[in-house]
Amino acid sequence: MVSRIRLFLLSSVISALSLIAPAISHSQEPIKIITNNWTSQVVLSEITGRIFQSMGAKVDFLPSSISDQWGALAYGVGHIQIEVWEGTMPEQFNRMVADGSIVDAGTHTATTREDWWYPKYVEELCPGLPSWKALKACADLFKRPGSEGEGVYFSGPWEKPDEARIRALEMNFRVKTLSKGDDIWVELEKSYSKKQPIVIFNWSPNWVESRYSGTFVEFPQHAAACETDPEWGLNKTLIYDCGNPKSGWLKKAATVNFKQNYQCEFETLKNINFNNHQIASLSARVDVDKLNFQEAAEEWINNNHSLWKSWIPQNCIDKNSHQEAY
Ligand code: TMO
Repeated sequence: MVSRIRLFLLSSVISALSLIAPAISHSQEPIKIITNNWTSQVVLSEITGRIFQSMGAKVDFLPSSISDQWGALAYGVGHIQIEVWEGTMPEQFNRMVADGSIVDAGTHTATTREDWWYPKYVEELCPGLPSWKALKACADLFKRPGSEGEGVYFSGPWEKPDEARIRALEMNFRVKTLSKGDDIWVELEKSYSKKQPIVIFNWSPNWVESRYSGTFVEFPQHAAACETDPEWGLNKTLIYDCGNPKSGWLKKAATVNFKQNYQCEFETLKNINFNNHQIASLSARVDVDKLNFQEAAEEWINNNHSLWKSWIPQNCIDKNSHQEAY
C-alpha cells in the first residue's frame, strides 16, 4: 500500500516536471546511479560513476532501498543499478524486464549466494550442520534473552521470505531484522569473541569470508516452483520450503531512457563486469581496511586502467573528454 502511494506521488511529480522542464540535452543532465545499503554495491557504483565521468558525462548518486529502487527506475528518477542480486531481487527485476519498464544491462561474471550462515565453531556444538535439519534440532542453542525460547536468526534491512521459510520448515526460530545491515556484523563479532552460537544473513561475494571462517546452511535445494507451488517440496501446503539459489546471478539494470539517451554509457554499462574476487576485495578494502567508499573506488580505478578502459567502446572514446584526468 505504502509503496503504491509512493509510486503514485512519484509519478505525479514526474509528469508535472516533464510538462514544465525543457528538453535537457543528455550531455548536461547527470546520470543518476542508484546506491543501496551494502558496501560492494556502493563501491561499484562509485567506480561506474568515475568511468562515466571519464567519458564526459555528469554523474549523481541516488541512495535508495532495494524496494524503493524499482519505482525510481520505472519513472527515470534513477538511471541504473549496478548490483541486482538473484537472492534478494529476482521477482521485481524479472517482472519489470518482461513488461519493458526496465532494461537488463547484462550479467556480471560473479556468482552469488545469500542465505543463512554461521561461523565454523558452531559445528562443534551442533553436529550435522550445515544441514538445515541439524539447525532445526539445535534451535535451543540460538535462543537469546527475550526470544521466548525460540532460536534467533539475525537479518538485515532486505526483504526476504525468511518468516515463510521458518513456517514451512517448522523451525523453532524467529527473525530479528536489524535496521542497519552493518549491525549484523556487530552481532557476529559479539558472538564470535565468546564462541556463542549465532546464525545470520550473509552473502557471497562479501568481505566476511576473508575475515571469518563459516558456512551457509544447506536448506532444500532452491527451485522456482518452491516459491509458487505449495505442493512442491517437503511441506505440501506452504511455499518457501527451500533455500535461496546457491549459484545466483548478479545483474545490472537500466532505465529505457538510459538505453536510448546515453548510448555510449549504456554500451559501457553492459561491458562493466566484476568477478567474485574483485567484489569481495573491494568490500574488504572498506569494511576491513577502513577506506571510505570513494577511496576504495579511486584506488581500484587507478590500479585497473586497462581493464575499465576496455569496457568503453572504441567509437565512444571522446578526444575532448576527461580521459586524461585518470
Ligand atoms: C543484497 N545483499 C547483497 C545485501 O544480499
